[in-house]
Amino acid sequence: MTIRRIDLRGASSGGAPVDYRAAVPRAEFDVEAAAHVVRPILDDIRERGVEAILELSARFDKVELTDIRVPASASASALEQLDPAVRAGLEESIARLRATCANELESDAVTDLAPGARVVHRKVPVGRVGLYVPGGLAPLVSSVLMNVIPAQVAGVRSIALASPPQADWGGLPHPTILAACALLGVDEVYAVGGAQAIAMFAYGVGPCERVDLVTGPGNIYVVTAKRLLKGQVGIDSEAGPTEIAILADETADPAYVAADLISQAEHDPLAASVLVTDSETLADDVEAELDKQVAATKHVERIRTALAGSQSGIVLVDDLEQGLAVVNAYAAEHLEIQTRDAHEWAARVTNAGAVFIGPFAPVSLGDYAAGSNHVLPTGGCACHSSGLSVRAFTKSMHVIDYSREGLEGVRDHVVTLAEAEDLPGHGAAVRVRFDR
Ligand code: HSO
Ligand code: ZN
Repeated sequence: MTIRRIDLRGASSGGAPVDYRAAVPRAEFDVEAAAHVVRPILDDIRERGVEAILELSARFDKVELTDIRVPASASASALEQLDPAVRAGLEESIARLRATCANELESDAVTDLAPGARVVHRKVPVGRVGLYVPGGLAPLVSSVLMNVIPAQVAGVRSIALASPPQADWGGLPHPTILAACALLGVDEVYAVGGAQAIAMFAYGVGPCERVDLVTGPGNIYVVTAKRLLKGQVGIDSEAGPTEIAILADETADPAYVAADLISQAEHDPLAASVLVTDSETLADDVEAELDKQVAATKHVERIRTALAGSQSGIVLVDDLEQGLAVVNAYAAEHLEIQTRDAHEWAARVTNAGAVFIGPFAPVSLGDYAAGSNHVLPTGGCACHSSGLSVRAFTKSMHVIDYSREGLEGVRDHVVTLAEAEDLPGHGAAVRVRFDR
């Protein structure tokens, strides 16, 4: 199995700070280049609306549609025909995610600063959201849950969902995706994929009213569309090709480590699988396991390409302290800690979309049924952004509630500060309330 090795041992011994961010492998995800393709698509949809979307669906998805809206009856019948075992899995996953989301709801923060001087930090759900669920190489039904449930628990009033039309399914999104929509009570569904879906949400096209916020993972075109439309519409963190990093020592089971690296490589030839370890023996054993396990997988070509790609690798470090610095610099979408004292190391992780502790918390668990969210920042964005949660669908506003007495208590300071900024009109707006 070809997976490259990056040897960082000794890198920190010179005393000078090491830029681990530059040293770790990362996918080439050229949003600038994709913008040349995506911008004309956005412009076309803004000008010609539904007609442009239907033409683009014919071109990219190879479907001839006359409408972009999926009839509610299609989702209802997909739910009726859903395999009961899949339904049971979805229901368990829904229950767990609802429980964690309910626990994330934040109450208003009320601060009384002085008599008659109150500031409330009020939490308000976003009004209308557009959720994107990719079709791509696999129909990610679990992503329906990961987008919809936090939005619903946050109290979002209006939820629209888009997923690519599938030629194999008569131009509708995959039936399991539709079934999940029906299960969750989402009835505004569009058979629109890629950058077109993001444009539809941002501009408001045909039957789809514009939304306030777009969330969901996607390919380079989706990520690029989100970046280009940011500001016009709110977006969640950028979720591009998936990434797994594993910090492991000699106590880790190489079969588990290899299986987890493979599990995310299975998504995409651009997926990144990175092992960071202080044990050369583990590195060798994981490579041997990869050889064995990859050969037995269904999507062997895709996995081989991802593991052999420049975005993947085994990083050798002197010790776990250096390993921690590396994984914090990398800021992976998913980070597993498979070491002795895993909880202690996990507590010191500052940058990751989600952290999985110990041998029995593989990323696949989080993908489906841990009760956590799998729409997470990729490409290093975990150093400044978070994955989807109730908070992603909530805004907050300060509410300033002062009485005459409260204002009087701080009047002179406001006037002085306004004068210091040479904005005397600001001070006057306070003084007028006391001068008369
Ligand atoms: N690992 C993906 C999510 C996913 N996996 C969906 C399976 N289905 C990104 O977190
Ligand atoms: Zn996955």
